[in-house]
Amino acid sequence: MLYRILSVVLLTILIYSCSSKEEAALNVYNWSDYIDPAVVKDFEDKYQVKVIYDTFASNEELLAKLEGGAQGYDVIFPSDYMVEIMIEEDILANLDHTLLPHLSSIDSKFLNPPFDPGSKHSVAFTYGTSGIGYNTSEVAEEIDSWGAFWNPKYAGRILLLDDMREVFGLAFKYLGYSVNDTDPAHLEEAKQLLIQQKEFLLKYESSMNKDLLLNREALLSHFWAGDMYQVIDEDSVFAFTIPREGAVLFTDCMAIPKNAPHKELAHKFIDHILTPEVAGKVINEIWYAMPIPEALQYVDEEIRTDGNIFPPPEILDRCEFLTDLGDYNAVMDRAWSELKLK
Ligand code: N2P
Repeated sequence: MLYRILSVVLLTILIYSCSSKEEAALNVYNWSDYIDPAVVKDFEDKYQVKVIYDTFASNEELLAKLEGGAQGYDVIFPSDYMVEIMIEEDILANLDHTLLPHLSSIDSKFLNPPFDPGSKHSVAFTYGTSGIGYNTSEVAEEIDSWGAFWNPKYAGRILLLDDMREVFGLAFKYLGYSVNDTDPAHLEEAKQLLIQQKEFLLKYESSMNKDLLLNREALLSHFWAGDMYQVIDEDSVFAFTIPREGAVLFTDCMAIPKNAPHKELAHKFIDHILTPEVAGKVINEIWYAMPIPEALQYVDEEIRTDGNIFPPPEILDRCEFLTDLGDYNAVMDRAWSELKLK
């Protein structure tokens, strides 16, 4: 009898410990190549949890996933304008600032942003711009304009991001308009220009750009600065430029979906990333700027002093943040589908 009771007790403990281990998992949904794996490992060790990591390639993909009812993501990484959309759609949880002691490490310019007043639903992770990455051995001229994407010399070897706002954004900038332009005549003009560009396009792509550059299939790529610096780090024949017409400027954020199963742990993960020493490691790995001044002491000098990664005011002045276009999103969606079908 005693033996029986003992085995039931042991079994209960075993089942309990297994299920609680199952609970101790955190689901993170981020852009690819956007974290230092060692930092995730440190978090797992510190809190004795497993981090399950999944990646997406655009804000629209992230939104579609959550709108489609995806359950289970604990920490997500939307950009500024997407935070605005997600707040509007009631997808994001309220953050508990008392669980984020390192919020105070964030540069005050990045607290209380227009897309999320009071940082109620999101905190800044990184910032930066898009631009053009290119192979300097085959592209002999200095690239400083989006016009390079219309140069027949590079036909068939140009990648543009598979990203509606970024692609219309670059066309608008090239035409001298705002990246947030909502004049249908300007959208049509941009679309026609981009249709002409398709003759020279290898493809719209946001995931394989690094490989396609490194294996020489692509010569130029519309790309985000940090990702391009990861390519340059591997092969110094490449260069990156923020075109003179200006580019999209972004703040990518960390947020917790309303239906996240592990909200407290999600806060701990966000706070871990905001810790200056951890943030320094992340910056060194991903080559993107984070708005955490105290992290800079841990950042390699070549990264810290690079004006394409930490853009100075004269570059920031010609760049623009994307904002939510509201109902006009549907109009742009249609133009984007038409462009892709051409
Ligand atoms: C990271 C992609 C950065 C996205 N791989 C820019 N918003």
